[in-house]
Amino acid sequence: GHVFRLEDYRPSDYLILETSLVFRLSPEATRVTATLTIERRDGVAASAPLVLDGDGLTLVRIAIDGRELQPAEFLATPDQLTISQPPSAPRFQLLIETEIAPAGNETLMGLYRSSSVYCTQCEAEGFRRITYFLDRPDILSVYTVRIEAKLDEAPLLLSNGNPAGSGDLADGWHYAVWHDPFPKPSYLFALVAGALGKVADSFVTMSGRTVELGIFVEPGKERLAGYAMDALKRSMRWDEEAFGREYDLEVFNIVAVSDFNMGAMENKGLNIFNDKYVLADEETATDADFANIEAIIAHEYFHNWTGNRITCRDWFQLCLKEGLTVFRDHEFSADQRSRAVKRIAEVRTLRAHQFPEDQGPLAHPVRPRRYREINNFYTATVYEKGSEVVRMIRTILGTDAFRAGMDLYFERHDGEAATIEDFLKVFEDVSGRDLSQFALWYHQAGTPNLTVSSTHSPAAREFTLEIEQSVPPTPAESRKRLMHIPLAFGLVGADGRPVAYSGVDGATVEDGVIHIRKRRQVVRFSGVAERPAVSLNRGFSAPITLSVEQKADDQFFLAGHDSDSFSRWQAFNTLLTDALIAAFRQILGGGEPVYIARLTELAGRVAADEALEPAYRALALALPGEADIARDIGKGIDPDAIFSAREALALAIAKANEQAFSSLYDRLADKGPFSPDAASAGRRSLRNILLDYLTLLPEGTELAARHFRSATNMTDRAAALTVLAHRHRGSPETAKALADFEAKYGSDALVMDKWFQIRAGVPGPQTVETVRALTKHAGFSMANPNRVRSLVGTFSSANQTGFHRRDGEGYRFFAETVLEVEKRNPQVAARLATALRSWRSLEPVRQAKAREALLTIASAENLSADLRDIVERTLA
Ligand code: DPP
Ligand code: ZN
Repeated sequence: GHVFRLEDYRPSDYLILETSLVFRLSPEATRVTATLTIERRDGVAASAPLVLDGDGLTLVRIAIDGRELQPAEFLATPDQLTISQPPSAPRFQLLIETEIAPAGNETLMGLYRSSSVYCTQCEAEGFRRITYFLDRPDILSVYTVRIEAKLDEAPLLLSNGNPAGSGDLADGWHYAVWHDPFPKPSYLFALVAGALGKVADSFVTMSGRTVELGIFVEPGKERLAGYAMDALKRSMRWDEEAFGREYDLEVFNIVAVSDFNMGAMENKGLNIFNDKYVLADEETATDADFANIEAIIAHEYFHNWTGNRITCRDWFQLCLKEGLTVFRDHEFSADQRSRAVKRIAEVRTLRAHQFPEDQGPLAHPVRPRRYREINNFYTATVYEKGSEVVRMIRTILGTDAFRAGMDLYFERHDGEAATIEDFLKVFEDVSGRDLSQFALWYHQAGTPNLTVSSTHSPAAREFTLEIEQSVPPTPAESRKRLMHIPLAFGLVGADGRPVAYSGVDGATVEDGVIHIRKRRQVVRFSGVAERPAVSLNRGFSAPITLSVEQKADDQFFLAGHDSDSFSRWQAFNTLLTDALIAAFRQILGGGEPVYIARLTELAGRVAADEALEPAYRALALALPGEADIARDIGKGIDPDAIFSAREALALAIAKANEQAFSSLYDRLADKGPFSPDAASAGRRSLRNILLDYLTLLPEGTELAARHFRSATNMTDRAAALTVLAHRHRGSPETAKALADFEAKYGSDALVMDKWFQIRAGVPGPQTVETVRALTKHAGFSMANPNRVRSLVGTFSSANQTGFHRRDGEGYRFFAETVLEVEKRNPQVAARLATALRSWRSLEPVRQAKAREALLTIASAENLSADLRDIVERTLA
């Protein structure tokens, strides 16, 4: 396929100043009439052809300035419309009528139907499935949209911007007009038409304007949209307070649909959401669902400024809007909930999703330089690492200069399609700093590693850190340049207090941050009488790995005393990881894993430490996941050995702390009415992790079954069902709980997704057969992304022992299924296929089987660009 390169960017010859669209909606044959005001860019020759993008389009007619074009005057293929001799006047009107079939559109890109609702998804290149257009983000146009539909089929007609008229038409049809005064790229276009229920509210902005808010859901589900509405209003307020950003239209609408490729989409004034991230109550949603809804509502809302008012020049700049907006939603959640807990959760997510990407064949820079299929670059690197890069800018500049830089960004680039260079420049301008070395975070792939060792000389009263940086090679980038890494640190004394030092040289140390810029840096702290423990990368100031020569004593000390809550969690987590890796090796060597009492006792102390928030204690007690352990081991992975090591540690911790865990479990039981707030959710998460441990002990099955029966909310119910299904497979209690759950929620697709997920996650070689059988379940559908992700996605990306079954059956099922999904939805199939990105780190037998599965996919006929790109890069 064609390779797009950053260096090939050039502005288009023509602009589209105004876009007027008329939709006459019908499932099989929707007519779209586009009237485009086109302007030749200054300095472009009048002879320059006008070439518009299309994707599977059927042209009905075409006219310029009111004159129908003759066949010889244009060339229309499904994928392109070329007018080789446009008018010589610098400005003209082009009318294009196309016919499209939303009903048969299973790609869920462009205009499609979800249930019986018409809806759109245009990012990145879906608009070209609606009409011929300059479908690129640097073409900003003012849109007026008229929608015509049968009143009984689609009483509700929505598009971007403000309402601008509506009325009845002949034969039971009606229409509505929407006008969006803010010029926008085509990927932000949206249309929704159908019968939907509405939740209405309003918001008064900082300057006193009233904005009408609407959340539209399947009729009858209005009651489930209350939390999303509350999150929306809190997001609007927060963006005013934290960034001075006010909403700019008269209305803001959100629509929830059940067939959606992504989480949600930030279309101007009309966000479209996967209903999983809107609908919630205690009966059907877990605390994690509530937190996700809050974060995603905020994320899409925040895009109104970072993405919509200032958009991207081209798709290489995707991180300009995504990394920045993720950073903003992280800060929002940190302010709404617990900052310490949020940071740990973010880092766990980054390590689980971005690190393996950065360390495998799909590694790419936060701002990629080339792509074949842009859909495959909505990645953890662009989003999550992109956010970390913005966070580092704030660490380097400080909070005030960072905010000044953001203000300048909004002021300087409002209404523009910008680049990463523009973004970095505002921070250079407000701070006077040179960020050219720092910019490598955007340009260079791979996770940097710092090797750190320390020495202390009591005689010289000097403490020395020796730090060496390396950036591993990644595909197409074998040689790396040295990075600027802001490493927050602390020297911790025996009493747990910070150790004072009288001087430091050898490196720039500023406000508790060492600025690493060279390959090898030596930092000498003078006036240090006693050897301190070093706390490194506090708050996870840089997205790196650390190899530290650290005594276990120091690690235990920091796990109990580090004043930085992230680093304290990290110290404990490192102890757990080290113990698990040692146990893995013992098991491979034919031995039994042994865990020291000091570690299991520490787990007990963390659980009981009332000075720590329950949510924090829950995160500390959650053992590193099997995939996390595999990533840290790096190669020769045998998932069965990792599983055994992890189960053995969980059992050792449970045995060592049975009494304490049990009484804490009892004390944490929910009292009073349900609340989704962070503190209540934290108590539930601690109690549910204690349940997880306690059910490893005798009578665990009965305890889990009791927890399931007495649950008064989905968080507890799903936690108990998970424990039963994953730990007590085959027990009558488990069979009964699974059946009860299905009987109760069988008709609620989003809740059944949890049931599919739990069943797909059951460890062990038998699960591939279960999952295969469940693809025939009445509630499952290969056409719905949520169902596919719950069942097949969970199995392939979250079930290490099931998916990586030694005989390769998991991979065979995976290859078949990816190809089956691909026939309908290439984008979802390509995402699914990334589950094998770390195949080279497997032990040789599994590695060979995994490769066979990838080759099966690669050799299938008529492979989509999406899937071909992923499998070819994975195999390369
Ligand atoms: N809708 C997706 C997001 O908000 C892509 N822009 O990240
Ligand atoms: Zn986004």
